[in-house]
Amino acid sequence: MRRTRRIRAIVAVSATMVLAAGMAVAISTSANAATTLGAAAAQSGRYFGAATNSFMLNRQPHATVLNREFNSIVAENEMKWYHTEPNQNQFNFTAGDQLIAHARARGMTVRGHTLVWHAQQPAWAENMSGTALRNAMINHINRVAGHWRGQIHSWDVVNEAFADGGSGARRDSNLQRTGNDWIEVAFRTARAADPGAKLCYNDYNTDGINAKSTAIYNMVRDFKARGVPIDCVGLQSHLGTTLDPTYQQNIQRFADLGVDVQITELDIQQGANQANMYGQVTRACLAVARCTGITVWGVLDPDSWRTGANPLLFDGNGNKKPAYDAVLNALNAGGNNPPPPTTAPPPVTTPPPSGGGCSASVSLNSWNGGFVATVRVTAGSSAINGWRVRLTVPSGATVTGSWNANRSGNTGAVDWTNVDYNGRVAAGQSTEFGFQATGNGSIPTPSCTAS
Ligand code: 9MR
Repeated sequence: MRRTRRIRAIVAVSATMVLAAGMAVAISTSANAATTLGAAAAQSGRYFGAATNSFMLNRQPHATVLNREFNSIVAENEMKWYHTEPNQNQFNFTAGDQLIAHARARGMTVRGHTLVWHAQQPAWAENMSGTALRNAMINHINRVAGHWRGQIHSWDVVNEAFADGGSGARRDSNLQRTGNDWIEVAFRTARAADPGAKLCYNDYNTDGINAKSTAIYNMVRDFKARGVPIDCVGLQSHLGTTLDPTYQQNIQRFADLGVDVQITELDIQQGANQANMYGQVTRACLAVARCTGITVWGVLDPDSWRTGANPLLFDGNGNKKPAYDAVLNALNAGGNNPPPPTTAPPPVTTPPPSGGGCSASVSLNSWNGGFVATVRVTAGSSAINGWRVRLTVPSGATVTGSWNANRSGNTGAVDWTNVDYNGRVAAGQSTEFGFQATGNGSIPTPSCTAS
């Protein structure tokens, strides 16, 4: 009995192998077939990425597979709050810098994960509440998104802020208790800190039309209506053994709101349906023009956070699994629905002053009751070693937090001076600082004095 079963199993396996070999031949003879996931996704202007960690970049066979197959990476853990700001106002960008350097050297794009999240906060932030936490959050976003400004394709600005189950409510957390507007403040702050990055809201158990994804849908619709800057929704897609029949429909409804959709943390329980489901997810993304890319949450099965589930595309030896073939075939078959071209926000240009000294300009990102100000300090025809900007905060407005500058007060005429790392500005070059305030109004052109 046992033996019969094993023989049957062997027959089934070899039949699959013959079939797979046949498909491989069919694909390789097709003129357009790409042979890696990244190249196959790029045929339709999409990316195919993987989560990794700096300490794995030279580990084999991970490194070979990562570098060969993917054209995007995301830090599995090393850009999270606990990692980037282990002590308040003390930043650690080493691992993230390594990941970005690795990606840029190979023409890969980088997803940023994640600026604010209720989990994996440093202990100092976990113990904070109220205004102190709100300001710490704003400062964190400014410093982290500011550090990697221009180098992150998309940021998961806020991660997992909605509760599971049918309530459609926000998840209770220290951040949520700072006020319901914490998510929009995070997005506005991120936009000011890195205007070129796409700003995403990212969550799990949103892989179909359900109460949680609908609550997020309503938030995105509201943000779009009120001009809160949001560009994309991340569907994590940590999946079991069946795919929600409304998976594609759900992607489509978000896209119809005018945001991109990204599959951000895909992994699927190993089993009879794994390869099929990987193919289904890939085809669903390709079918929606605004579904712009897929990221798998790891490269090799043994490195997955889902111990024993073997939910990825490669085994521990770096061998391609049937799930890999399913994805590659789907990408090669369905690359004719390109995402719309990205419209990058216009660059901020300030003409340098003709003489020496410096000039300052300010741009505001306002909403009802508050704003984020970005102040650009530009050196004149010679380099400066320090600067002081005098800026008048609108009457009734109060500065609640600032970054990249010291300040003399929080209302009325405020003097802002450089911090140690941004005082020296080369001739004609600029640096920026910023602040968040409650209140409304406009700010007259600030004055700048070089030192
Ligand atoms: O894969 C990550 C694992 O190594 C960490 O221990 C864990 C900590 O919470 O986070 C995992 O990644 C999560 C991601 O950041 C957000 N979505 C869920 C992912 C799996 O838990």
